[in-house]
Amino acid sequence: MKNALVTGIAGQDGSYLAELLLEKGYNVYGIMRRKAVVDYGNVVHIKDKIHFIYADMTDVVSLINAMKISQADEVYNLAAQSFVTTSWEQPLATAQIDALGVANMLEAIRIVKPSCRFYQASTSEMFGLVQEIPQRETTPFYPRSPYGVAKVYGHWITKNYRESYGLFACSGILFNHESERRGKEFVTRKITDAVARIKQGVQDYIELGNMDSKRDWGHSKDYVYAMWLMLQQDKADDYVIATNETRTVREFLETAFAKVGISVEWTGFGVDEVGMDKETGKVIIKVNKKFFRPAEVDILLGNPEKAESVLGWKREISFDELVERMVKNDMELVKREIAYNNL
Ligand code: NAP
Ligand code: G4F
Repeated sequence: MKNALVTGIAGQDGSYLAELLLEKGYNVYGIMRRKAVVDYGNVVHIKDKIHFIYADMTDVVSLINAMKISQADEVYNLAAQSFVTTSWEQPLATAQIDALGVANMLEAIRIVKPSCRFYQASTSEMFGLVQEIPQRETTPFYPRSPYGVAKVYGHWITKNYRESYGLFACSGILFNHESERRGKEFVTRKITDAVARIKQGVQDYIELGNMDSKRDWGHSKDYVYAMWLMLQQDKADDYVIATNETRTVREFLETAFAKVGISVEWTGFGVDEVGMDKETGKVIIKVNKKFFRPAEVDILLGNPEKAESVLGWKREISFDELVERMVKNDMELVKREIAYNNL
């Protein structure tokens, strides 16, 4: 039975990965930060099957302890301050966690159990102001946020420990992946939650920032499988994981509203643009400047050819199914919330 240690286990990806590792018969250890109120986040349904270790990416001692306790054969480093907007508000905390935190984890592995395999959660945000379309493993990085900059360090320190110490260390350059468990601050979940509320009459409209930026969106469940595959290979390497399809935030919005039978009609320009319910004429989408970013990543489109040919990875969940699942889930959650409030 192999031991796996997952940092960020209660986050979106951590929860799907924990389910996958349990299915595969691993002993699963998960790192969580101490909180005033205990919160198992997205792993509450499987909490009794996970060995939790309280640690923090910024505290190398706690990570050394986590390695000693878990004797991990595989470490999946998913912990991060993962919201791009927050990285402008907390650039140093983001760097401590997302950049130096990776070095801390690698050091803990090197000191305690160098035979342990390591996965680093790199990101398409590193491509930022894209130098090539579509982006692949060889595309130069040009990050556009403190988050992206910190992740570039995490990516290179992973490569460096592979080359310096011979660690089996891989980076997955994952493009945006969403799910029913996505945090509500991210645009996709913000939209599907609002669609459910607007449809059920408990919210009038949604306010968004740049609706013309393009993202390559997949489902988290497919993407964590790629992480696992990377650590099962004979040779450590880095891989792009993406769908090779890109869509605007506007297209995501239209698709999500269509799932509940609302078609959107657009009128106006720039910050005065609004989206209306075609049938009722009600304004359901507005633009708010506060959701624009100091620097934007306009287009992300990933080429996953290497992962497909070397790892045999293929995404299973289409864009339409992703939106369908998220809207359906939020319709149900909002329905329950309304019923509870009416008790
Ligand atoms: P997420 O839902 O935000 O989960 C991040 C997890 O990291 C949370 O459980 C969080 O715990 C934990 N964490 C934050 N700071 C920590 C610290 N100092 N010490 C220990 N744990 C800490 O993110 P996700 O969407 O699952 O993404 C997983 C990883 O993939 C992240 O590294 C992200 O940057 C990267 N990534 C994500 C995407 C995507 O589209 N989802 C794409 C590319 C790369 P708390 O609850 O305590 O904050
Ligand atoms: O959903 P987002 O906040 O995701 P973003 O910035 O692409 O970052 C996510 O994907 C990265 C991979 O590329 C991960 F590394 C990262 O951890 C995270 O998971 O924003 C997507 C797009 C942006 O262009 C943003 O400007 O949506 C645009 N947007 C427009 N209105 C909005 C909003 N984003 C948010 N969060 N909220 C809005 O109201």
